[in-house]
Amino acid sequence: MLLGYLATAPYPWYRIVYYADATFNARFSAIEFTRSAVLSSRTEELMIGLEKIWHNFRLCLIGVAGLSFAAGQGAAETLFTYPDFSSTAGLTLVGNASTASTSDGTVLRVTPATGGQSGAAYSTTAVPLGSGNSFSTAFQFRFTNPGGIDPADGIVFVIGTSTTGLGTGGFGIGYAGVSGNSIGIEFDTYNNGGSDGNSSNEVGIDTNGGLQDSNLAKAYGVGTCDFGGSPATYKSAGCMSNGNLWTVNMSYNGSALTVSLSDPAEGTSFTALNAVPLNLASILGQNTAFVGFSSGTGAGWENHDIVNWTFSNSATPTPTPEPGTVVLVGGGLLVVALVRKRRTVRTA
Ligand SMILES: [Ca+2]
Ligand SMILES: [Ca+2]
Repeated sequence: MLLGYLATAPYPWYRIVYYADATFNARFSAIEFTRSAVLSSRTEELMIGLEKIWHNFRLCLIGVAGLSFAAGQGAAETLFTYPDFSSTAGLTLVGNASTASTSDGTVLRVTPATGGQSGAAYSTTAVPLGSGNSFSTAFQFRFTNPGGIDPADGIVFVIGTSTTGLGTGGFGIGYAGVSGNSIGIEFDTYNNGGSDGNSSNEVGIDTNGGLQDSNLAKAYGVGTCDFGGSPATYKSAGCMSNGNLWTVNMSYNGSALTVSLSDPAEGTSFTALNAVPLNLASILGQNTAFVGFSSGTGAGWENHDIVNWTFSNSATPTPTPEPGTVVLVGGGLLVVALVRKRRTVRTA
């Protein structure tokens, strides 16, 4: 934003313009030259000299702003985004995982809707996590075409040290028995009894290939999502197997994990894990990890499709360039352009 004009007198052929962004963080000044007065040739020479000095100074400012922006990006960045999975470059698919063409586009089908499957997909290289192993991620899933005894068994979002960790299918959700150190955030759609909180619709934290189901939460408080009932309960709002396009947002700041889900049929998001204390650096023992999904089916099944996915190594997703920075660079370019234009007009 333009804050105003400062010093002009006693030299009316220039003015210092003072800019700032909306939060007054990126203030800077610019010199604008005015040529309304009839100028002497000596003043004209002086102005040209000043314009050159200012032009070079502005280029330096723009350079500094660019470097500052780049440095900020280095501290926290989106490491990858898959708007769909028409390309799986950068991913390693394991077991029964594949891609599939659906009404959502090409999706990552971690396991297909048939019995006894186990699949996973991980980043091919270990990704650098942020400070304290912080990260954030967002993805959308859609579980379709359930069959067998009930919709089953769900997916697990995995952050681990194993390149291609694949566990057992069925109730193992492709995560049980994964080697190495890891955490798994499970989205479990089949009730295997007490360890699942007697729920077929629960979110929980698993560690190092074990199904601890810690901090278990029933999505939207809905505990039963199966073939029972008329209509079948799995079709209800809040059931992860209901075939809707669900959105998951996950954020870890180095000490606490927050996971929220959103079913469009519910209209609001549901916070399943709210700042749950977690020491990911201690669990992993390293600051890099292979990240991805596992899934399984057993006597029940469904398509477990990941529709899109983005991953960042900061607790909050990568910000878009700050408006102030854009104003700073844009304003500098504008000043340079104006100076050049005026010079062009004068020499034409
Ligand atoms: Ca289960
Ligand atoms: Ca479970």
